[in-house]
Amino acid sequence: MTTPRRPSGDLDTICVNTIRTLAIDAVEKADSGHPGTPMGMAPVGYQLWQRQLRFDPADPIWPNRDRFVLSEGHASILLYALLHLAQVKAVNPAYETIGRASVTLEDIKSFRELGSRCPGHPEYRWTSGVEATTGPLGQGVANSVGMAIASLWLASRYNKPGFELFDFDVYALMGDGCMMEGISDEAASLAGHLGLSKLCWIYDNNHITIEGNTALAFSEDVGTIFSGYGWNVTRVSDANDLGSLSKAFQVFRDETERPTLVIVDSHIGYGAPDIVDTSAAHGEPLGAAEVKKAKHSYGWPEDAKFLIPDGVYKHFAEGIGARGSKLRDAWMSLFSDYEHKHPELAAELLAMQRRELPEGWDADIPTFDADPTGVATRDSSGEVLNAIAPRVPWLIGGSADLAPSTKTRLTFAGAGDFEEGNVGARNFHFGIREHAAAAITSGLALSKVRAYWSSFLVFSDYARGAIRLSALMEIPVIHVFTHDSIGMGQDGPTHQPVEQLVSLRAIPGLVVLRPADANEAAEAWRVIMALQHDPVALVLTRQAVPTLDRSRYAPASGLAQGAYVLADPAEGPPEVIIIATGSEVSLAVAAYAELSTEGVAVRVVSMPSCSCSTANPPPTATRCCLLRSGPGSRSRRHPPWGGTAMWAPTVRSSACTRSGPPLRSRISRPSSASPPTRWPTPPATRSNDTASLKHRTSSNHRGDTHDHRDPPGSRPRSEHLVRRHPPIASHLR
Ligand SMILES: Cc1ncc(C[n+]2csc(CCOP(=O)(O)OP(=O)(O)O)c2C)c(N)n1
Repeated sequence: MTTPRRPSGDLDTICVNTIRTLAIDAVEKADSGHPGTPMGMAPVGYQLWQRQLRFDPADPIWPNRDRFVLSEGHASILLYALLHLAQVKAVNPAYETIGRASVTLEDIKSFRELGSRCPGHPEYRWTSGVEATTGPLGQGVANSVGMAIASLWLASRYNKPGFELFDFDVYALMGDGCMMEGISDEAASLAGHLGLSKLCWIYDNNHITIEGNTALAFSEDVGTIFSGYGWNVTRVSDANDLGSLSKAFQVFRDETERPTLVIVDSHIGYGAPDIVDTSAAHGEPLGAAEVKKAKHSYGWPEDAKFLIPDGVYKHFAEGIGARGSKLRDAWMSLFSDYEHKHPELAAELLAMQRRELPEGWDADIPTFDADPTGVATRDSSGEVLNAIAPRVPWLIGGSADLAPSTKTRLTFAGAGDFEEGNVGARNFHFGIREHAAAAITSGLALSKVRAYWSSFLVFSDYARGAIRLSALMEIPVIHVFTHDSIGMGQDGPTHQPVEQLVSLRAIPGLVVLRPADANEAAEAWRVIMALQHDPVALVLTRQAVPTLDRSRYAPASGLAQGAYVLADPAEGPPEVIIIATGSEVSLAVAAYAELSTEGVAVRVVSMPSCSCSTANPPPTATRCCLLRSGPGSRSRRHPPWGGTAMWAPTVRSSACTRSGPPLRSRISRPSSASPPTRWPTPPATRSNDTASLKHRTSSNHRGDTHDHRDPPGSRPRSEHLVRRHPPIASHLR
């Protein structure tokens, strides 16, 4: 067998094989990873990016860019190769594009190593151009439904005659694994129902998963099922047929009423003769001998490693680069005119992009009078939500069919119900699909709208995978859970949340807030709305709880500290400290009153957030008692006043445990008292911005998509939450 000295084939073929061989070499060098799917799907990724995607590599956060979500996140090296070859630029925490590439060749060479921009699975916020963190199968496609909803919602609110600001498409690449996951079916069902024509799922139909052929466990007719969901289904019988792929994408773009599924027949491990179409190609290096054979079959120099032939970068630059730049520049200039014609809407859009709040957003938040009977926190929360939402037009959300119970419905005139034909409405109906609801809400948040969803606390289990990812992505999704204790009524043990609160508190990065009364519920929303990067689980009662008399007890604004002293002994240090959360606080207050009359010196602490508390350990009390619902009441966490586990850095060797930052420190303060700041200075990387919108629309204090994380080995991430503005210089490596 003769070895070619240089790659053969036309430029398209060479580009496709560059992607394949980068994937092979990266996995080989890392000695782990998933080469098979990148080898099989390289032509699909190439054709989509090079000829279809409206995406500017020089500005990967341009608001109207098409989104590409790699839902089969194990094939991450496919995405990294595309990001590299298209020369996508990195974005810093101030949302400025900086000179260096998002993914360098060195990053690809250090695939899966500590500190590489190419971690095992794509991570939002870590690698510019990654639109969502994926890896747990099915999550990415569900996120993509939220993004496609956002495309319609944003268009409905902001597009005006002559100003088609939003029309972006959303592509998600999925494999058999995503196809089998239940969350995907939930999401597909809703997408079909809503007729999300901006959505295109590309199904890598290679019939192989880890254990072998899909025939082991999967035999349904996917096309028929999706047709039944109301999708437009089209097929490409050979993943290598670039012309057919283009036609399929055109079928998608011509479709105006339904989401599109493109079923692509592909061969996992394409080109590697001994492992093609087998599970051996799925998740391990090919091995030196097979690498040579694969490269030979591509007409590639067998011993070349990480080879990027002459002309490849240029070809990408002339394809996706030139097209994206033109589209993006035209959009910037359109927006500049829009600012003059529709200044208020433009200002909204800019604030939304930076996750800031409009002036006076909190002006109507009510204060609740003391009342021993009180009100359920789900009711007070609903009232507060309805006081905020009219002033924050991009606050949208809904429920998984429980809005009458969770009280999350927006009831003011014009709020409307989101459905086909009314895509500017603000009340969403996720149907009884909790897992998809949470992931779709993440997709909305990734598109910069402020989004919430709701259900009963006990059903948070159904959504846990998506909740966890919202925390890992650091996106401000609001998960509202009601019926938070045995006080949920007569439904019985199936509906009684027992371990859910504890398990939500165990998710690193998730702020769990369990307000004690109506005024704490109001303060909770004040805190939540100002969060820019932290998802929240807001945990509320079904039953009425007393509204505490704040002239006797400390103000509810103490909630922002995570925990605060509600009441102290009349004199002297406390002998007993009672710490309680949510509905147990009123019990603690009753105990305080009774014990005080018996001469016992008691302190009561309300601790709406266990993980964010700044409350000090009780140095003087002889006894400390935590009133909590659920099994955690017996075994105290260590330390009980606020320890929480945090994510370990990108290539995670071990988790580290440390105290979470105070809730207060996570909150930005763009209230009526502090109007939005001006934009950061535009960077020098592009000089022809008429509106410099790149910076304005994307400037978000920590950077929302990309490179704000410090390199592994530096301070643990919990501290990043305290230092909200890491120096930009640290990201200019
Ligand atoms: C929710 C979830 N379950 C299990 C896994 C582990 N896993 C990773 S890849 C994979 C098989 C996926 O098969 P397919 O989508 O066909 O990918 P391909 O073999 O074509 O690369 C599994 C089970 C996962 N990442 N996420």
